[in-house]
Amino acid sequence: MTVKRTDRDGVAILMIDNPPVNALSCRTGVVDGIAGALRACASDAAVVAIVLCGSGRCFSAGADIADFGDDPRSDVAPVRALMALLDDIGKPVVAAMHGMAFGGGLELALACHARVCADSTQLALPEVTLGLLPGAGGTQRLPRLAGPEAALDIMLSGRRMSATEALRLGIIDRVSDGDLLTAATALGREIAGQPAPLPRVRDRSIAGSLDVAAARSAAAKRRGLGDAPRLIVECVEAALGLPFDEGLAFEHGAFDRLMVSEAARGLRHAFLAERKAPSVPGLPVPRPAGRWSTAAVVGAGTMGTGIATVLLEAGFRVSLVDSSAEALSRASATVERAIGLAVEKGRCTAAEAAARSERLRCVADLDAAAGADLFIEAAFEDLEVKRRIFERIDRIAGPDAMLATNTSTLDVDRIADATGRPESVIGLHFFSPAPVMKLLEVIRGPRTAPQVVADALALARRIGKTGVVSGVCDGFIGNRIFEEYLRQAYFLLEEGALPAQIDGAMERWGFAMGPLRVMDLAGQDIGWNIRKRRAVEQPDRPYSRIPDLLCERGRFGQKTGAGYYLYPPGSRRGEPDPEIDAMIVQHSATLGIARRDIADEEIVERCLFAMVNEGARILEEGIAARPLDIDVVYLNGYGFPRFRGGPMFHADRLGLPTVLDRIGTFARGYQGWAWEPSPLLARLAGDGAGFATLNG
Ligand code: 3H9
Repeated sequence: MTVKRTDRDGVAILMIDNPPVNALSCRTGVVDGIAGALRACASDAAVVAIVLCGSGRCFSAGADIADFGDDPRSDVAPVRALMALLDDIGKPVVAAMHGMAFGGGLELALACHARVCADSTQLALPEVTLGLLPGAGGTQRLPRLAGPEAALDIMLSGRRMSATEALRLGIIDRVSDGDLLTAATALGREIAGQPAPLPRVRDRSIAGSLDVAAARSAAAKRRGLGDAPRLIVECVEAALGLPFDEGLAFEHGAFDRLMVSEAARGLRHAFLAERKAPSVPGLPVPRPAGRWSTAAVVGAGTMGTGIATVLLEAGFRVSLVDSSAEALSRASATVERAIGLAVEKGRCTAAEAAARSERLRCVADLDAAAGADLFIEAAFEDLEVKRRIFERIDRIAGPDAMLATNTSTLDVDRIADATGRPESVIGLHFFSPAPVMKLLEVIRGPRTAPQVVADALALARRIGKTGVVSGVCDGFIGNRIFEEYLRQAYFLLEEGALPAQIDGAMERWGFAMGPLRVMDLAGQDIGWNIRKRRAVEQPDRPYSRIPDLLCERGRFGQKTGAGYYLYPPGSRRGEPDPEIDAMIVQHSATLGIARRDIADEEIVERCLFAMVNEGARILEEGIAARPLDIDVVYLNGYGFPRFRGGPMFHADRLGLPTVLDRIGTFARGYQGWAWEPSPLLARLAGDGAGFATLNG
């Protein structure tokens, strides 16, 4: 029973019941269930009007994304048939929307004869973020209600609207501040009492016109979403220029093409993988969120300050601990600035801002944070420093506290050893800037208790992060793969490419920033320290000296105004520097390398397949449980193009035999030792399988 019916004085209330978000699933029969219930009401003489509503937290989040596959027509046909049924039903149907009405959910409401929202309801057509367009009549009905310009803005941005805005735009008929169903049934009866015909959106003419040139240019600016933005504009043009049914046919054709496009597949995978990553099989239920209310962040550097800001935003009472008064006063000013900015941008009220400030305490002595529910150490990246801090935390923390380190490379288990409770110790690897970056690597040590892992994943969600579990290894999932990616970028410099070419190739492929630009942003000195350690630990895996040469010149990246690029004051993008290009050419000569022209395609393949190969090793070693975990890390922490779905998903799309073949070619080339194929990759390629088979 996915639709529940109750009748109130001649009005049938149909409640869609498909937790958690009332997705309009075709495969599990939800859509057919709604259609069947509507038909039954239509033929029931006792029913004068129908109200459609949702159970639980929302009206509906739209078509079921998990339904979408290779056959757009049959995957969504029942949704479209449902809309057609509403057109012909002959009795007034009112949508009563609470919580959210998104995508196909909102389109269902647009196909009804009237719409009522609670005052807290949010509405959106977010299909564009999935590389799609509203494909159940939304592109044709919304312009008829809101006008073409407003409709285009809503569909191109995918943004959320409040009920008040939707009312102002004419998308809904009423906002109810009382009982939503009472308001909707009253409206249903009102319409039933009016002379026919029923008010159908499809019968309305469109008021207003569209500035097509401006619309196309707005669509062109929506990058990384495939053809969806362009086709949304074309659908609105069709709504303006064609009869309803022809416009609808145009929309359906465009949607069906998008559904099987590379971008939509990648974006869909990203959406589903991000939701699957935090649910790790075998973990217990997290302890109630209410037991985590106080936190101590140890270390008031950039990372500690960012983490404190995030925790304050999520309602924690935070003690920020640092022995340096100067660091504390800098941190407190930064937190206050962030709080002020949140008010300015309308993300929090003045009262909430004051409460956040009040919840922050800056303290010099760790003992002052005794008894916190959660400790997050964000001190200097040095094992002994961290172990000393954990010894002290162990003495002052309550028995159920979570003890977390923000290390990005060190062995969490050796840090845990400094305490008498290794089962309570976990890594919470935030990415910089912590308030902005969505990724949180949750580092599970060999002795970390499953309960603590489950609690950490719940905490990630509470603070608005996407948690991905990683085992312990140097660099965890993200930085370990990034190292192989960088290694190839550096070797490409030695062989013939220049920084702007490498970054340009990766950025044109879709990365937010090329690898060398990333290092200029992060600070070249960070990598330098790691390379010095690696040179001792892994003498058989040599590095290019090029980044060291930069550091020896004091060029640490943006913060020193120079790295691979020059950063004149105010410039964040950087300009190529002939001095560095000459330094690279000279370095190749010193190594006796005859530089060659390198095509963008080779740059992309080498950087990318180095990631995939290392990703496969990480899976073999059990550091990442599933390929989708690696994809989520890269999509949320490293600017990997979302429309490509992540490195492992993309490798599947190319076909693992192709990837393996290219790796074989690279193994015969420059620094071929770095291309030993991962046995897992070789096995999957040999079996004709893909990484997706390991996603569970
Ligand atoms: C569409 O409608 C096409 C039509 O135009 C044309 C048709 C012909 N489908 O995000 P959460 C699941 S395209 C299936 O963690 P939140 C989600 O996977 C669709 N499942 O919660 C998760 O599952 P689990 C257009 C969905 O509170 C659970 O619900 N609609 C769908 O942070 C909770 O989700 C959209 O693009 C779905 N449509 O956010 C809206 N939506 O519990 C997509 C959610 O197993 N959805 N799930 O991990 C969202 O943006 C957010 O999920 C939402 C809730 C804001 C609704």
